[in-house]
Amino acid sequence: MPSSARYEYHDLKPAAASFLDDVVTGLSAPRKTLSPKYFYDTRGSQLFDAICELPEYYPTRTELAMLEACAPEMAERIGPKSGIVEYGSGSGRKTAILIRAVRPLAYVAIDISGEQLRAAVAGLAAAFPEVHMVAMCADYTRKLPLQKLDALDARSRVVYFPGSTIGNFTVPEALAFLRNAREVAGARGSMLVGVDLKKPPGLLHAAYNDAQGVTAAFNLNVLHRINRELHGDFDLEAFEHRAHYDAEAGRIEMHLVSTRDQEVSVAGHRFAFAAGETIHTENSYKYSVDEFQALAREAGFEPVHCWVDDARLFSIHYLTVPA
Ligand code: AVJ
Repeated sequence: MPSSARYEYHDLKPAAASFLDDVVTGLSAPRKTLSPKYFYDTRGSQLFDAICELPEYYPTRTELAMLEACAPEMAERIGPKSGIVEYGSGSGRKTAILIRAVRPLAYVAIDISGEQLRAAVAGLAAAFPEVHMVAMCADYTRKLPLQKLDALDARSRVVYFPGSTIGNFTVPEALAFLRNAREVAGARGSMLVGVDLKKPPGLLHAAYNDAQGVTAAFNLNVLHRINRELHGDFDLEAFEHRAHYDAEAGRIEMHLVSTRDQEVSVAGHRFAFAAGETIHTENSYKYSVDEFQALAREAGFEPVHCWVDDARLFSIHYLTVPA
């Protein structure tokens, strides 16, 4: 790495203790759940990157093409001397396209996966040495220290949240998240958010049940992680991936299905599973443009523009904070 590739690193330690607490709480509930944020250990982040390359998984490729085409327009709307704050920077591929067009003063990446975060921000720092680069390893579903952002000296802040990760939240959670993002964006600030659109269930089903089984491996990896990090004894042969679209709720649900009656222990806690019982591991909500704009308004944003691809698979909303 060239010596010019410098960035600030802040480790806010998305605590291991809360992983254990969350697993015990989730597996003790009458309907067992695990938060999707725990998918992203090093292996999980690699598997997610592999999902993004799958022929059936349209969101990443669609959003990338939209960015390539529309980044200049986005830059126009955002204006000069901005600071970009990105939640869940992932591999940094989308970010590079945005930064190239926007030319911000500063870029702050916040991600729960420290290793991938450092790799991504190091790459961006090398590509854009004139941009003040900050990496924060943190759980962005919790409150973040905002003073660090004030020090960036940007004329306006734009919160960047691509990938339709907002779909992981239930509607009330998404509302709370957007309200917090509005605070982070601050006066004259804005938000650029990628949102997966409602579409025929067949396309959704294929995207979350790929032929190569990468999504299944991604889902099951969270059990691997529990075994490794929390001394669990999940038998990975005795759980299966399931994903289905619930049209009523407007969401894909991912589950891990126990294929037999069994007992599992995690750090000394024991959990009984009946055959067919599931752990609900992810929601992935799909929004129409109007539904999402209404939610943004409820959160105090003004939805000023929305880009949609020709096949109407994906949307990118530009929201501003009214003066
Ligand atoms: C990263 C949350 C956008 O919901 O599509 C991909 C994660 N899960 N395949 C999504 C995911 C299964 C993804 N998000």
